[in-house]
Amino acid sequence: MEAKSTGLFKRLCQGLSKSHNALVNGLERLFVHKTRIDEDLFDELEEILILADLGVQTSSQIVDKLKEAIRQEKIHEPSQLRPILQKILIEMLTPFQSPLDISSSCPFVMMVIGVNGVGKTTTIGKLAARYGQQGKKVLLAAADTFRAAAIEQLQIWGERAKSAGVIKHQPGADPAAIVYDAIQAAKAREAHLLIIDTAGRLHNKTHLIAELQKMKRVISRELPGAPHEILLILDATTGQNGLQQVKQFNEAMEGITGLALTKLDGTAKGGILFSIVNELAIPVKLIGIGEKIEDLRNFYAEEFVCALFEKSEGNNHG
Ligand SMILES: Nc1nc2c(ncn2[C@@H]2O[C@H](COP(=O)(O)OP(=O)(O)OP(=O)(O)O)[C@@H](O)[C@H]2O)c(=O)[nH]1
Ligand SMILES: [Mg+2]
Repeated sequence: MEAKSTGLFKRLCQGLSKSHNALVNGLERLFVHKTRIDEDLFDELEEILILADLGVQTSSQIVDKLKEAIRQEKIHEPSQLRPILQKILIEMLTPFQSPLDISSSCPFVMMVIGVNGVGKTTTIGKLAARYGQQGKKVLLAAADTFRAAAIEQLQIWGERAKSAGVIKHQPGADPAAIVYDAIQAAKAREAHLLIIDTAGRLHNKTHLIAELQKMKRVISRELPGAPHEILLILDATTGQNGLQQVKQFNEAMEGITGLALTKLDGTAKGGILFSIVNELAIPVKLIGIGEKIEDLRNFYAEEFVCALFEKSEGNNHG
């Protein structure tokens, strides 16, 4: 498995290459060109972190932690700072590393929520394929009856995932009714996993949140203990605005269990992850680094930070 895991790691590095350029290229220049560790260096470091979308608050905390580590470990050379910073970043993310695990219940019921176009349906499709490949019986519920073509999109993913069945009604139908049917089907067919696709919607529209809550009530009533997972999807390309999005969803929709951060491959704003975790303390389950099935990964803090710091082919052009 060594070769394969190396290949997977390389792919992760490629996926994070734009964020690498935004964050690490600047850091390397700083650590190489500075001759002394002084306030100037700390100011420049903070600026680089902020520009890489880590946010003002989190960036300033990272600099404080670095200062503390320099004191404790008696560091004198800027060239010694890189591994220390890397360690601080890993430590920041590790408590929130929470890889998806569906083994606690059968059926395991997962609601997937988030605003328009963040990658909900794609993420569901990838998950259906992942668990289908593992021999699990997967059911998908097309509870996004709002957007035209959403039902077909889910069905295409269901077919691609082979073993996944799709529970659907007509466009415009009550999502709560689909969810009801889906729970009955999951029980009757002894599915391992039921994933519920929901409409992309504005998080500040209270009636839309109310609809999600209604779905959740139906799920809990029909299957006590469910939903076992409410996964919030966030598009990494939204950068610091995403923080606000997560905050509003988290306040409005009780019981969010974790986050999937998608489209990291298309953006230099991957630093947002540090901000979300540090400022909102939300567990991170999954990251999306491309459109292929294998581009949806469980999130591991150390792997993520190492990949971010690693130079990959094509990511060293600043
Ligand atoms: N590059 C890249 N594209 C992604 C990733 N995840 C999703 N996408 C793309 O993002 C677009 C929107 O994805 P959808 O899954 O339809 O998003 P959605 O949240 O279901 O959207 P609505 O149903 O309209 O709310 C699609 O073109 C996906 O291929 C990713 O990790 N990387
Ligand atoms: Mg969708």
